[in-house]
Amino acid sequence: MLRKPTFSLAPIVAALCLLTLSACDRGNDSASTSSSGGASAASTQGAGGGGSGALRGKTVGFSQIGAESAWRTAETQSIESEAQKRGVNLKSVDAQGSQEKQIATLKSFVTQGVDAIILAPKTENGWDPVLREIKRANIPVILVDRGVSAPEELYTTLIASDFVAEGRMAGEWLAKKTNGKCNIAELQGTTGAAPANDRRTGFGQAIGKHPGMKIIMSQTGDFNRSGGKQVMEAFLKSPQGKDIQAVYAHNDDMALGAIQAIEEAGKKPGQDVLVVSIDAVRGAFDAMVEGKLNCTVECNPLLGPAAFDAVEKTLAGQTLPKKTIVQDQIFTQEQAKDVIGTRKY
Ligand code: GZL
Repeated sequence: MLRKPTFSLAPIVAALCLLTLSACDRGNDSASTSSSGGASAASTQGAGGGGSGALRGKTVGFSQIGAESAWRTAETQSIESEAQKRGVNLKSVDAQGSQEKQIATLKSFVTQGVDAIILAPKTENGWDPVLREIKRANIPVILVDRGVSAPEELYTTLIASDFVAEGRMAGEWLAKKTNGKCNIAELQGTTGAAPANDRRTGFGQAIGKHPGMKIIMSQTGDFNRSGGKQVMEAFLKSPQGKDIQAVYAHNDDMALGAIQAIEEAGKKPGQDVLVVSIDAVRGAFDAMVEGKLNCTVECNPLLGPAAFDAVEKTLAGQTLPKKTIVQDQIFTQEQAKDVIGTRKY
């Protein structure tokens, strides 16, 4: 007689607990993730530190974009400290913002015969040839924090936030704060970078529902503080400068530069001109406590545990989902004082 298929709720309950833990528990320091396609959270909250030891002695090449922001520095620190915890021989190379240098570094990793590569790609385009070369050498590539336009078969997985969602959260917050009526100056991230493209898209989706919300000026500040300050100074000096009611910065470093420019122009950031940005780095919380920044959407940079979990699984022959989404949340000025003490970056 055929046994009736039993249906256990246990795995679902376990997954939900894991998801709840990762969403609420801000105490731990690594990013919590969920695999695309609705699978349960592959949270590395607490579980990521150290791994199984299987990577001890392995050589992993890490190509980092640069050190343009506090976020980037926190990401580098997370990857390097996790490598140390797991006994990995990490070859960490900073490209000082040059895609050409990243490509040269990746080629050198192939020559050196590393076991795996972790890549934070500066821009979306231009990676196909070198990724094909790496694939021919049969070396797995784990993309962290930014995606590429190359075919999916050229990399193992992408571990990143949903930048469109981040932009949408920022736009929805501003729409609510201003009752759907606001002239906005936008500080875009690095030209061609996935977070810049997608945060613009998401923000546009949110404000597009409100005819009274307009981006009246927009320019790249290249994700760094000086860029944000210089562009904001030019915006404020322009004929429409007096009409700016809010700044939307694609990251906190540019927002902090814009705050300086607003103050130097004799205006009160956070009051005369609202400021909303993305990353939720420590400097943003300090600015929110001072009342100069109104809201920041988190984009967790502590990707080390998730990245090395992916390296370990792929070297063990496991198939990974093509995208692992890092969970984000929004923080406002009202919460800043209570939350700032728990922040890990
Ligand atoms: C996001 C990351 C972005 C940050 C910036 O994953 O690529 O680059 O938002 C950083 O701070 O410069």
